[in-house]
Amino acid sequence: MERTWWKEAVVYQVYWRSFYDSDGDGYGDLRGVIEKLDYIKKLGVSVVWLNPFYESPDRDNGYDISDYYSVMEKAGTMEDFEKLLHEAHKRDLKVIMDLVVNHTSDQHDWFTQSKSSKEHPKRDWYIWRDPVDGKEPNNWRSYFTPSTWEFDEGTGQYYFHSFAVEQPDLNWENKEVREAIYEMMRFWLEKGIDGFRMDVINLLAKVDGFPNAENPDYTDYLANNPGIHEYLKEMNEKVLSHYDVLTVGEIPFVTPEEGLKYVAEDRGELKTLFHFEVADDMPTWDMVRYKEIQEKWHETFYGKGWNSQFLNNHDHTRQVTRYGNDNRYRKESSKLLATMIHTLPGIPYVFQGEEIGMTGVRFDSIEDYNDIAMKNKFREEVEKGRNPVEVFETLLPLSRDNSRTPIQWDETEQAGFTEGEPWIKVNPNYKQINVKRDLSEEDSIFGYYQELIALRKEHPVMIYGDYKDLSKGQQRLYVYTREYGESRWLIILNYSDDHTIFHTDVAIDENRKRLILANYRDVTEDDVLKGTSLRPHEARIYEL
Ligand code: TEU
Repeated sequence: MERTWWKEAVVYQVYWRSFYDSDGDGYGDLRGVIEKLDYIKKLGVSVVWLNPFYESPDRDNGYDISDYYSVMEKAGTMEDFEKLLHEAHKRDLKVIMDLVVNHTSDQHDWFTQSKSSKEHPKRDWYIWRDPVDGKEPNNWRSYFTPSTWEFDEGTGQYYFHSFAVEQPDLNWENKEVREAIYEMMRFWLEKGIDGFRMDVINLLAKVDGFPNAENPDYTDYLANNPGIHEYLKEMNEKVLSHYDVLTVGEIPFVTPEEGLKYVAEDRGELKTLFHFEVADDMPTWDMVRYKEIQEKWHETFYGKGWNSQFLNNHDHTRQVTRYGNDNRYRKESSKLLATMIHTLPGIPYVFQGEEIGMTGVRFDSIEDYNDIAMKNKFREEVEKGRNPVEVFETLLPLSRDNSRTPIQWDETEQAGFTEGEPWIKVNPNYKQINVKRDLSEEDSIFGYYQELIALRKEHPVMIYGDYKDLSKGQQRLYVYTREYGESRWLIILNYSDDHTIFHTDVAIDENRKRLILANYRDVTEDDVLKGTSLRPHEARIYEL
């Protein structure tokens, strides 16, 4: 297996609008990111992923792009971006951008032209179909609305959208569309960026003829359709292969076998992917299932393609709230989850705020929320006649705004995020949980992340090591080894609010084992491992 910089990367995700506001308009911005680059660097990560900052009416927080060549005013200017890139590179941090090319905004010039008449040369840049029996062309559901089709009175046809009505899908079958996207990608790559996180990149190809779905609520028909691999090969050949970049595809609805097709080293498509067997399919923690997922992906990928590890991002509720214990054991649990993500095979991603154990949020009313997915769903359900309070309650745990509240820098007003009114409310727990406070504590979560990330630079076993689960079927204990050359690591996690006795069939030479890291500070080399009682959310790494 070839060793490369991007396999060894740790990626820090910056949701810039909630990161740091440098000008008091209530939105985080690129200058704010520049001001905090030393903070990011201090953590030890090597790559920064910036969520979209292109020109956008911002219906879906930048994922509805109206101009791929300019920077949204809220984020700053092109000069700000160039400076950010320069400052990041100066600190030896790489920068990857979000690439959103499955759809544009309905305010993009391309769409305005496409919509203007059936004869317009850009008509075919989007997906237009005649009504069928006076209705939508098929029964598909979009991610954010009851139908993928929106009627245009002006031309009497429907256009296709996988997400919101304001996000029409591009027609990738059209060669001019593909060339326009490739040109845009080169524009950013020539500025010196180090890669892309590719938004729902496996949705580009659509099913021929748009047949009705048997179960329209399970929207897998939107993804992995014939033609997708040809597009990605072409994109790689014409653009990506000319640069030394990290490309991570957002790839929902794939098994390991399907996933490998996108990233296998001999296929010339992408470098790595986010699959969603956890984030989309595991609403609450299921340890046994999680282990099965890890094993299956490792067996399919090892030596052939590169995986990614994450438990949260700007779409998915903060990990310590969704999957851990954000109450009594918030610190221990944050560190345990970090230990796991950073010692499993694949690139680890840190979502901003995770490194200080930020939690999900619970606002009082739907008015306090901004997430278009949540708001649309709320409206849809209430229009069906359901009780609004009940609908609101069911949407809370997975609302995307759980992870979109501003970074809590300190205990001052608005958590030190902005001098103005933040675009979304600050989590009321900012006085207890904030960067300043965490950094001042001896057992800081940030400090633990630093140690974990630093280890990766010295120990290739964390990156290239084979993986073996020693605890299949167990709900509380997760015990596994990583092995690379002479080096053999044992990772022990007590995923539980209770004490658990550690046991394993594996031979451990108690005198030779070496403690690498533990999230309870009183653990020493000499502690006998077998039969030890692990405390709630205890995590340990040993070299055997
Ligand atoms: O997300 C795709 C998406 O719909 C996710 O919310 C979903 O939960 C999952 O992760 C994939 O099945 C991307 C962006 O991350 C999101 O913010 C955008 O709203 C969306 O695409 C549309 O561009």
